[in-house]
Amino acid sequence: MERVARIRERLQAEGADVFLISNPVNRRYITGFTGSAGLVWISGAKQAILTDFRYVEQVKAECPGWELIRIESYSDTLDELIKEEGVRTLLFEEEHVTVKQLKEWQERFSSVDLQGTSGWVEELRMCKAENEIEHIRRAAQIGDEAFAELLPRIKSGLTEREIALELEFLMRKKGASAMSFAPIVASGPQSALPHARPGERILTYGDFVVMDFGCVVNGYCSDMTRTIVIGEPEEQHLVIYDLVLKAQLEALSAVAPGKTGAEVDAIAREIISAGGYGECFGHGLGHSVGLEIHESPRLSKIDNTVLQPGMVVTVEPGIYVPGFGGVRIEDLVVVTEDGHEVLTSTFKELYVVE
Ligand SMILES: [Mn+2]
Repeated sequence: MERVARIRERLQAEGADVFLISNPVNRRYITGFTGSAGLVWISGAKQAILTDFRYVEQVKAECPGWELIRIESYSDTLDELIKEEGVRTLLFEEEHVTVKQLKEWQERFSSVDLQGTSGWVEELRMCKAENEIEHIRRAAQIGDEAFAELLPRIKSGLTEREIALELEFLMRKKGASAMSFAPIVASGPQSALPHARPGERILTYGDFVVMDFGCVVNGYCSDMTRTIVIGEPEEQHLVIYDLVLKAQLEALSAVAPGKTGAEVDAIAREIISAGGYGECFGHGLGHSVGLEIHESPRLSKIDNTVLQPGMVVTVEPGIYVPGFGGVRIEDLVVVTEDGHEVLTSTFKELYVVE
C-alpha cells in the first residue's frame, strides 16, 4: 500500500480531498485490478474501486485491502461519495477524462472544485520494483528465445507477414499473454520506415530486414529490435550497420543513475553524425517500458529526467536511408544502483542469411 500512501501525501500537499483514477493502466498499477472498467477513489479515509457487476468477483480476488463499490451509474455513486465525505476538492487525471465527462461532472457536482492533474501515477511508475522488473525480464527472455528459434528459418522467398506471424506465434507459445505491439518486420526499402507494417513483400537478396517486437508477461512489456541482411552484404550495408552498432554499444554502456536521457541520447547521436548519417537518425534514442510499451522518461534530446535505479529503458539508435533501407538495434536495459543490467541477450553482430 506504499503506492496509495504516496498518493495521499500528495493529496495532503495539494490540500485536496480526493484523487480519482480513470486511466486503466494507472488503475491496475495502484490497485492490482486488471479488469477493463472502473474508477479508483483515494481519499484520506477511503480507498475504493468503483466498478460494475461484471468485475465484482475479480476485484475481490485481485485487490485485497480495497473497498469494492458496485455501481449502477458512476455519477450517482460519485455523488453519494462526495456527500458522504464532504468533498470540496476532487482531483482527476486530465489526460484520461473526456471533455464530455468533465462537463457532466461540473454540472452535477457544482459545489466541488474539480481540478485536473497530470502524471501523478505515471511518476510513481517510472522506477520499477523488483517484481515488476522480474516480469519485464521474463518478457525479454521470451523475445530472445523466440528470435533464436526464428532466425535459422529466415530465408529469401518468405514474406514479411509470414515472419511477423511466426514471431508472434513463438512468443505466445512460450507464455506471452499478448504482444507489446504488432511485430514490425520491414525488408529492403521498407526497412527505411522506422515503424513499417509487415506486408506481402518477399525477402530478397540485398535486403536489410528490421525486426522490432516484444511481448507481455503479467501485464509488463518487453521490446527489442534486430536487423539482419539477406545475402552477402555490400559496402553500404556494412558501413551503416557498424555505425548503428557502435552508437548502440556506446550509448548502452553509458546508461547509469545520475545521467539524463538527453546525455545518453547525445552519445549515440554524435557517433552517427560523425559517421555522416546524422540526418538519417530522426527519432529519439529510447523510451521507458513497463505496463505500457512507451513510458516516461525518454532517452531523447528533450528529456532531462535524471535516470534512477529501477528505470527500464530501451536503447535503439537507427539509420534510415530512403530507397535503400534501414538498420535499428534495440536492447532493453534496467538502471541499477551502480550502472545497468541489459535484459536483451541476443547477439548483435550482423547476421547474414545465405
Ligand atoms: Mn522500442
